[in-house]
Amino acid sequence: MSTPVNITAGSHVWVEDPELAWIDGQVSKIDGKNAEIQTSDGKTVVANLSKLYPKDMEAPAGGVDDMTKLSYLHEPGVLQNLAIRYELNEIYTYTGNILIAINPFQRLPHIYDAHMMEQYKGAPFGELSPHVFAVADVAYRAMINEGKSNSILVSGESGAGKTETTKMLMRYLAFLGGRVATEGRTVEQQVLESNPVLEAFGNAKTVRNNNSSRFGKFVEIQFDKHGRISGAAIRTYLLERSRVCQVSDPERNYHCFYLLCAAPPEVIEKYKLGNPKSFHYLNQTNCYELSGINDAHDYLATRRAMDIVGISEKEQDAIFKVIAAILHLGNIEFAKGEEIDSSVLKDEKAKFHLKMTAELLMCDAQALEDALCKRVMITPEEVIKRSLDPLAATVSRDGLAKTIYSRLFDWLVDKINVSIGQDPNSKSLIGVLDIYGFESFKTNSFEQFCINFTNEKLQQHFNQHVFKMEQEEYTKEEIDWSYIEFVDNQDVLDLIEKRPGGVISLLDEACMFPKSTHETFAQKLYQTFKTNKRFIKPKLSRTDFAIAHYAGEVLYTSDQFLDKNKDYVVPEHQDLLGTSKCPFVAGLFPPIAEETSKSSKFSSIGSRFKLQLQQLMETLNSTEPHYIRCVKPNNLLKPAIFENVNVMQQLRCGGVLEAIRISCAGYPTRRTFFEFNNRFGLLAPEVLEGNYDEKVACKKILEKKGLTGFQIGKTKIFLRAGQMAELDARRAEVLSGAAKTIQGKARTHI
Ligand code: AD9
Ligand code: MG
Repeated sequence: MSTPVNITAGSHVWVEDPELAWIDGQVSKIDGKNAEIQTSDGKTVVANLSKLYPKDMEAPAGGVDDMTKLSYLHEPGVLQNLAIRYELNEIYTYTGNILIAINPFQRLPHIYDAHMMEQYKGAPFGELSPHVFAVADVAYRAMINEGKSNSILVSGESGAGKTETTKMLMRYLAFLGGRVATEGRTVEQQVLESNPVLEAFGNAKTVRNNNSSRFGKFVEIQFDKHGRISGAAIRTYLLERSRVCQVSDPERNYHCFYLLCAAPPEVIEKYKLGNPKSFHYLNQTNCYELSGINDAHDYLATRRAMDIVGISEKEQDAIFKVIAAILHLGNIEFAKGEEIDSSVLKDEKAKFHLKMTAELLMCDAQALEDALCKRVMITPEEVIKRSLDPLAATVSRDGLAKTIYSRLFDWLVDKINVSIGQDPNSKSLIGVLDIYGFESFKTNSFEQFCINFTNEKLQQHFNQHVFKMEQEEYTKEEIDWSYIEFVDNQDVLDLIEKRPGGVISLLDEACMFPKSTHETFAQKLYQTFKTNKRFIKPKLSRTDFAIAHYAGEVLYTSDQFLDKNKDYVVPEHQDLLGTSKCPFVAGLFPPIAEETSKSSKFSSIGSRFKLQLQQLMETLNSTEPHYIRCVKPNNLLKPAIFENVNVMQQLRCGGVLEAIRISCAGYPTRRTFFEFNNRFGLLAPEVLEGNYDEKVACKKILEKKGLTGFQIGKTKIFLRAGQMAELDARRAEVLSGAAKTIQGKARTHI
């Protein structure tokens, strides 16, 4: 970012502050390399001159809608601009082509209504206030005009507003590409209604967000040659499985469990449900209700949405029956049996829930009990039935619950895809990505590892796009450009995904070795990456490891890496449910091919996820990307609170600051000669008289206004940060001074 210029006594500056990130003040004294500053909150601080940034005293009171318009583009300037705008409920701000969206945590009136959509339709980018609709509109126009697929990548930390943003984007695209419903439901209606269905089964209340998506999602909306929506495909990534059996206060399990417990009495009676407090999978936390959410209402709403996406009533009944079965399954408790290391059902209650589970899953109760408490061992000589102790039986029970739930979720996604249908003749598509942002908690496990891996991938994509494309543009226009270095994260990606030898490969190897433990896995990592700059072995731990991600260092606890990486369905469970009399349940457990079932090879979640990501990146690489960075202004999830340090950290993790830095170092503003002359010709009307050379005219206008440092390419003019703002100011002066004269002489538009 820009280096401090001419700071003297009396200068207005920004200085670092531990609480506010930056605070403004005035320099009272300069002493060698240090300055003494009177801050606006009445303190006196001393800081090194190199750590100060000049404050723009003429910055517009309401902020600017594009950061590249800031005259002084630096961290405190960016932060202040966002804070000012947020206070005025202007939650959207551009940084060039990137849209920054700050969660308002309140419904702002009218900003997403039909009138607003009309306004943004076809409006040139940048003419109206920054908005998600503007981004969707650009993507749609680009697709129509150039016949090229586009994608919109929405990122940000949990609770930042990704899912809400994605829904707005989809609504706007449905508005642009929708058709009048002739009969039944339209494709776009189905696409929109897929959201509440997936949210009911894939979202949950967490500490960070009352409606947190526990899966990643890429929605591909297909368009026909007339620009109408003709199909769609939804891909999901890595649903959090552990939540089905394990929830800690003050979080909740997946919404669907509570919706079902609030269903009409006849449903409750049929499935023998009742108060959520009576189910182990729900009562490990004290949180049952969500303020502002009516589960009974949402149960019906979810069923209506299921109708629209094409899930039949019979299928809906089957789905909720399975959800009820999972609740009963969780209440089956075990006690020590008579034989050593064996287990039996704990009491009458356990027997009741076993009976209910078997009834709902339509399988034999005794077979269910055996599948939970026993394992079949096949040796060359004989088949032995081995008992599990109560703890192992409980693990087996939870494993079954997780498998059923994740298969049910996958079924829903497949069903929605089949029902919406894909358009084989689709000319182009717009992809919308709503995926978990970078995570670094007190304890980080395999899930965070995969999530952060995703973010490394996306960051590389972002880097490549913002930086490489930028440079390519300069090269294409043959302008002078000293290449700016940016932090490349290929080395982290190699550390994680390289084959062989990356962390995922080593994890798979460990999972295949029966004797491996997380200790041996961690030791292997320490050995392999001893000299890797991105890998850190913490001094005091023998099983933890840290990775220096682009957004910061994250310490991973390896304890459950092996278990969580194994996607392994116990054959006893497979046999039990594969032969269920309920076709829906049996369908969730299709027979596995002989060879696969026999081979001891497990299926690795890490490797499968890596493959999915690779496919996603391929899709994204074939599209023109647009980026939306969502920011969470506070951790209280409340409106009107803007925490500087918190926001700063997110801008850093999202690469926004890096993008601004690079963009400022180069030429953030560019216009074709024609556009430039059209807009600024009135600053030097004499230049445009008679026959003139467009390129020469641009240069003359800029020189007349005393600007330097700009570059003239082959077809475009490239301006330094802030120069456009300056020209605009001059233009405004001329326009206000001589509005009448100009009328009819030159038509000016952006
Ligand atoms: V997570 O990673 O799935 O946990 P998201 O998806 O980033 O997260 P989400 O979109 O669910 O966050 O937003 C969180 C909450 O913020 C929503 O439930 C709304 O209450 C609130 N929100 C977000 N964006 C808006 C908005 N544009 N207008 C009003 C909003 N409220
Ligand atoms: Mg979400």
